[in-house]
Amino acid sequence: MNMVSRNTITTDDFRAAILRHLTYELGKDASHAAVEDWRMALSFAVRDQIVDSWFAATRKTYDAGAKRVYYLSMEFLIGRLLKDGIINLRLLDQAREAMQALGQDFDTVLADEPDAALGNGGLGRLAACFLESLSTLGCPAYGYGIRYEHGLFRQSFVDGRQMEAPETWLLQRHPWEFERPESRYRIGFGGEVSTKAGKTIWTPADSVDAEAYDTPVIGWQGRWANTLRLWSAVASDGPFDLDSFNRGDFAGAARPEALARTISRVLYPDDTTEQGKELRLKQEYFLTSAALKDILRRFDSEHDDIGKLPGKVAIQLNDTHPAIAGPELVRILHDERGLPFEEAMKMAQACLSYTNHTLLPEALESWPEGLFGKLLPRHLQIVDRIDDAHAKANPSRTLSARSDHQVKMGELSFIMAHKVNGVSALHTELMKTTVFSEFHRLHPDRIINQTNGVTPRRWLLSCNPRLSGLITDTIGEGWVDDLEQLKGIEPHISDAGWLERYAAAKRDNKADLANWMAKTTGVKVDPAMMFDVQIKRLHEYKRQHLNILEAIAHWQEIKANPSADWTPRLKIFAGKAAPGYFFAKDIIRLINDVAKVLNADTDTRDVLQVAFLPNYNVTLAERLIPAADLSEQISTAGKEASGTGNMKFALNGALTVGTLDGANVEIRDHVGADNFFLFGMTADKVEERRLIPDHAAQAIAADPRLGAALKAIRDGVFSPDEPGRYHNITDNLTGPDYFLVASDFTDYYRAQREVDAAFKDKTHWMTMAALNTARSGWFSSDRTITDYMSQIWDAKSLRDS
Ligand code: C3B
Repeated sequence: MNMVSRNTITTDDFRAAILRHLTYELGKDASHAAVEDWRMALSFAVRDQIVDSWFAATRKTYDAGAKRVYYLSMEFLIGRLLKDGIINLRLLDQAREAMQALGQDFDTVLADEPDAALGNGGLGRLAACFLESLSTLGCPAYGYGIRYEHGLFRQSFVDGRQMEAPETWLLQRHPWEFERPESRYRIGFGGEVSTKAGKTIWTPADSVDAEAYDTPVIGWQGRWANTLRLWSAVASDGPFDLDSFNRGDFAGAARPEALARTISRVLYPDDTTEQGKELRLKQEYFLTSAALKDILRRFDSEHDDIGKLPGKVAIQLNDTHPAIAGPELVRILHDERGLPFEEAMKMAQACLSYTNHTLLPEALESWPEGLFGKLLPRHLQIVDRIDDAHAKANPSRTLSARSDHQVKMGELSFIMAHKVNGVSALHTELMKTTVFSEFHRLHPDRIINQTNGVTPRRWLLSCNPRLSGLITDTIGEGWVDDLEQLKGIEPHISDAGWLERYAAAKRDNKADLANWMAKTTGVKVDPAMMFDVQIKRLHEYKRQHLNILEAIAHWQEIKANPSADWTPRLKIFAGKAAPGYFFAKDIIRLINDVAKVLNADTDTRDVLQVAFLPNYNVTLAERLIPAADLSEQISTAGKEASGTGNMKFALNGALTVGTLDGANVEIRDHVGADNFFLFGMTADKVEERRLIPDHAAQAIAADPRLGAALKAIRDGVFSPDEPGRYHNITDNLTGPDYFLVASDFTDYYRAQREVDAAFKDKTHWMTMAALNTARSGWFSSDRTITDYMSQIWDAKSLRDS
C-alpha cells in the first residue's frame, strides 16, 4: 500500500531472524508461541537493524568530537515503537510478509504492544516528535527522562464518570530498552552545607541511585539513531537492609528500596497545576542531576578543558520542570570543579536554554523556600548568588528568582538560559508582554519563537497509509523528510479523478474507525456522517464544554424541526482529566450523559450523535486523526500555547473550526483563511471582555439558544435522576465564566452552521481538506528542530558526514 521503497533485507532473511529470536531469545517453539512472543521476536529482529545504525551514529559523533544536544524532559510520550521502527527502517513489506509466512496476523501482533504513556499530553508528545526528528536529521542528541513504572493512568467510565486505574506498561516485556548498570549515579538530598579551606561542601543526608535504561530512537531510513536515556531510582545501599532482615523486620528491611523506587514510580497526572509535592521536586532534581552527571562524564571522556563545555554541550530545558539544572550545573562547576562563581554561571548559561510551554499562572512552578532549602540546601544558596550576580550585572533592576518566600522556576530558567523560546508566534509575543515582560525589556534578544511541529513519519506516513500512499504515488516519497514537498499535490486537487482518490482515502479511514468503534465500544455509527473530533486533555481553557453546549443547542434546534435538511454529524471526544480536577471530570460526565440522551433519541440520532472514547492515548490519536473531517481547536484565545493536535489534523485533511489561539493562527495563515472555520474573540478582545462584570449574563441574554441549552442541563434533561448534578458547570457559565464560554458561544454556533453547509458540497469540502494537507508541510518537527539547531543549539547534522 505504501509506495515507499524497501529496505534491502529479503523477506526470507527477515523471517529467519524472527524465528531465531523466537527460539533462542524467548525459548519458544513456533507452534506454542503466543501473540506476545511473536511481538517480542519481531521487535528483536527489528531492533537488530536499529542497533547497527545506533552504534554507527555514536562512533561518528565521537570521531567528530561533535556537539551533542541534550533534551531534558519530565515527559516523553513515545507511544508504541514497533511500527515506528519498521516504518523508519522501511521494513513494512518484509515484516508483513514474514509474519504472514509464519502464520501470524501482522496487525494483531502490532496491536499487542503497550502504549508507553510516559507523558500527559502535548509537552510530552512534542518531546517524542523532537527526538524522532533529531534522529532523522542526524543531529547527535540524547533525550533524558524518568523511567516511570506507571505512566499516565488508564481511564474508563462507570455511569459516565471517569475512573482511574494504574497504567502498567512495564508489566509486559519491553523489548526496546537496554539496561546500563554501569551508568549509575548517586543523587543526594537534604543534609548540610559546610566550608573547608575556602571550599563549599554539600553533604547530603539521604541519597538514591539513578540507573540508566537506553532506548534507541531511529530516524527516517535508518540513517541515524539517537538515545532516549531514562533513569530508574534504586536504593543506594543495595536492595535491602540485611540487619533488619536478620532481626526479623522484613518490612523494615525492604523500606530503603521501596522509598528509593517511589521516585520513579509514577508520572504526575496533572500537566498544568503544580502539585506542590515534595516528591515532584525530588523527581525533578533526580532527573536533572543524573542527566548532568552523565553529560559531564561523557564530556570528560572526550575533552580535558572544561572551557570547551558550551561548544560541546547544548542542554534544552523542556519547560521549567528541569530548571534546577541551572543551580546544579553551577554547583558542579563552582563547588566541584573550582571555577569562579561568575564564570561557572556564564558557562552554565551558555549551555542552557529553556522552552516555555504555557502562560497559565497555576502552571508556572514555584517552590516554598522552606521545602526547597530542606531538600536542596546548597542549591538555595546558589539561587541567591545567581540572583545577586544577575542584579549586579543589571543594576537598575530587581528581577529575581526569589520572591514571597518562593523559588520561582520560570524566572530562574530565564536568568540561566541564553535563549528562551515560546512555541507559537502568538504565545511568544504574549510571553514578551505578560509573564516575562520585565525580563524581556532587560534581555531583548533572549526570547525567540520556535513554532512547534509534528513528525510526519508517525503522523502521516504511519498512521494514514491510504493518504500517504496517494501522496507518494503523486509526487514521490521525498515529502517524508521534506514535508514542504506536499505543495506538489496542490496542482492535482482540481483533477476530479485525483480528488476522488483523496476522498476515498478519507472515506475508508472513516469506515475503519466506525468498524473499530462498533467492535470495541458497541457504538454504531454511519461513516457518511461528518466526524467532528475534539481530542486532548480535559481543561476549562480547552473548552470541551463549549463543544457539548453547542451539541445540546443544535439538538434542540433539530428537535423543533426534525425533517429539515440537517447535516449528519458525529461528535467524538477523547481525553483524560487530572484526577483532582473535579470541574474537568464533571465535563466528562456531562458529555457522557448528553451522549446517552442524544444517541437514544430516534427523532435526531440519524443526524446528531455523540461519543466519548475512553483512555485517550497516542495509539487512539493515530486511529482518530486520519478519520476526522473536522478538528475542534476552540480554546479561549491566549490560553493554548501552541497545540500540536491541530497540526496533525490539518496534515491529515481535517478542516479546523478554531479560535485565533496558539498555532491555529499560523495554521490558518498557511492553509488559507478560506479553508479554516474561524470564530471567537481574539486574545486582546478576551482581556477586554473580562472587564465587563456580567459578560456571561449579557451573552446568555443575547442568545436564547444558549439560555435554553443551559436550562436543559439545569432541569436535569441529561441527569433525570439527579437534576442538580451539573450545577457547578451551569453556575460557572452563568457567573464568572473566566474562559468566556458564554461570550464565544454565539459565534461558535454560527461557525458550526457554516461547517454544516460546507460539508454538503462534497467536492468543495474535499478540495479544502486536500489544500490543508498540501499546505501543512511547514508544521513538520524537522523544520522546528532545524531552527532550534541553528538558532539555539549551534548544533550540526552528522548524518551525511
Ligand atoms: C502543552 C501546551 O498546553 C500546548 O499548547 C503545546 O502545544 C504543548 O505543550 C507543546 O508545546 N503543555 C503541556 O502539555 N503540559 C504543560 N505542563 C504545559 C504545556
